[in-house]
Amino acid sequence: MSSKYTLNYFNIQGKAEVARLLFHCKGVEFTDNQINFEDWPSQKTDRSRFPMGQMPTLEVDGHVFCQSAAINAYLAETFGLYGANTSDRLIINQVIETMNDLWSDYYDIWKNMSLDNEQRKAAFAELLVKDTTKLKLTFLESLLKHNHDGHGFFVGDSITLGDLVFYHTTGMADKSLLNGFPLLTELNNRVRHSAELKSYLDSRTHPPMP
Ligand SMILES: N[C@@H](CCC(=O)N[C@@H](CS)C(=O)NCC(=O)O)C(=O)O
Repeated sequence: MSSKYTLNYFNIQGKAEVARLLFHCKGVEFTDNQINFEDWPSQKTDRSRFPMGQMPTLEVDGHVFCQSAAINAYLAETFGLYGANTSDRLIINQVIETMNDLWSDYYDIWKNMSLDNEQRKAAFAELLVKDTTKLKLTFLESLLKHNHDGHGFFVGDSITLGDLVFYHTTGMADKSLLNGFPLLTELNNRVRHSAELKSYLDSRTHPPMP
């Protein structure tokens, strides 16, 4: 009998979207419980569903789990989307960690309340062309190139957790991030229009961030 899954998170993409993509990619049924920001304070203290007072949480047959990276790894492993062997997993994990670093630079600017709109825009523009940003993307493009000369996915012949984290994270940033990286741009288009995800992504309405 298949497990019963409920994913609890805000009605944004944020830290739950990779888990949603994993479910949709595999066509596994789940309850996508999207909680409005106004309703959150009254639910946050329910320790049976939110052990850390935070989301996302994943309920699997009534058992509750938290921490988005752990949830993503669990779902990817369960659904066979974490590569075929430890070498694949090493590549996938490098992609995830590199995207985490990239996102952390981006998020530092996003949450810096001392910046006005113009200053924030300028800081984002500066980050996108920084050598350290380019170095991360060059590294990712070189990983991609090792598999099918860069015209497929990071590992194997189909989407895995690494491709989903890459697609999701770059989607939260400015489109120009991938300027000058044709293979990474192509990868994003491949994921966006994949048979597994196209209909979900066509109909998705919740925004990347609040
Ligand atoms: N390390 C946790 C962080 C979770 C987290 O920061 N959740 C935020 C939303 S992205 C949250 O629940 N904020 C509401 C609150 O703390 O009341 C994870 O990755 O799941």
